[in-house]
Amino acid sequence: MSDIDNLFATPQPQVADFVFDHHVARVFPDMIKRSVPGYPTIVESIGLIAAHYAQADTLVYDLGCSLGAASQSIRRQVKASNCKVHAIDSAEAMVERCREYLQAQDAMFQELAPAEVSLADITEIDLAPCSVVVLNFTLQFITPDRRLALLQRIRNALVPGGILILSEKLLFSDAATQSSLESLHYAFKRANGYSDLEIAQKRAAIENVMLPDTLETHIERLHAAGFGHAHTWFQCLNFCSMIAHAR
Ligand code: GEK
Repeated sequence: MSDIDNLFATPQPQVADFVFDHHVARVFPDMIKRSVPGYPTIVESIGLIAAHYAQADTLVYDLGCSLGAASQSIRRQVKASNCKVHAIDSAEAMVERCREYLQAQDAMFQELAPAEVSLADITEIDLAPCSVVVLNFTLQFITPDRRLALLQRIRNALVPGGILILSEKLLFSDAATQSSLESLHYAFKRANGYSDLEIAQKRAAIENVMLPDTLETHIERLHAAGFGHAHTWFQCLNFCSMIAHAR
C-alpha cells in the first residue's frame, strides 16, 4: 500500500514548504521509518504504554495520527473495557488513507479496540474524557504559540491517572551535543538510502514547518500546562518520547 519515498530525489529550483498532501500520504510509512530513528520501537511501545494506562469507559486519542500507525498498535494492545481510539488529523489525504489502513486492520485481526478517524485541527476541537493521549511527532508541527493551550486542553480532558505520550525531535542547547546528534541523524538517513540532495532538500522543505524544542522547554511547558511528573521513556539520537502524568 505504501511506495518508496523519492519526493526529494530530483533537484528542485525552489524547494516549497512541506505539506501533508497526497504525494506525502502515498509514501509516508517509508518516509517516517527511514527518517525517524527508533520509530518502529516507539510505535510498538505506544501500544504497550497505552494498554498499561488505558481506563475503562474512556477514550484514547491519537492526535496528528497521519496513517494511524500508533492507533493500530493501541487497538491491538488495549484491553480495557469500552475503551475507544479516536484518531484525528487535519490533512485530508492522511485521514482518507488512515481510514483504509484501519479498515484493513479490522479485516485481519479480531478483538481490536474500536476506532474512529476524524478530519479536524487538534488546536480547535473539544476533547472528551480520556485516559491516554498520544502526540507522536505532532506537537512540533503546531505553531509554537499554540502549543501550551493545546497541552492545557489535553491535561484538562485526562481523567486522574491518565497520561500524555509525547514524541518529538529534540534540539539541544549545548552546541556540541546538537552538532553530534544532528550529524548522526544525517548518517542514519544516508544509511537508509537517502542521498545528500534528498536530505538537503527535505531539510529546506521542513525548516519553516517543523519547529523542534529542547527537552527542557518540553518539560517546563508540560508542567505549565498542569501535568505532574514528566519524563522520557525513549531516546534514539535526537528523537525522543516522553510520558507526562496527569496529577
Ligand atoms: C505517526 N503520529 O505515524 N491538527 C491535526 N493534525 C495536525 C495538525 C493539526 N493542527 N498539524 C499537523 N498535523 C503519526 C506521525 S506526522 C509527523 C505524525 C511527521 C498532522 C499532520 O497532518 C501530520 O499527519 C502529523 O500531524 C505529523 O505516529 O511527519 O514527522
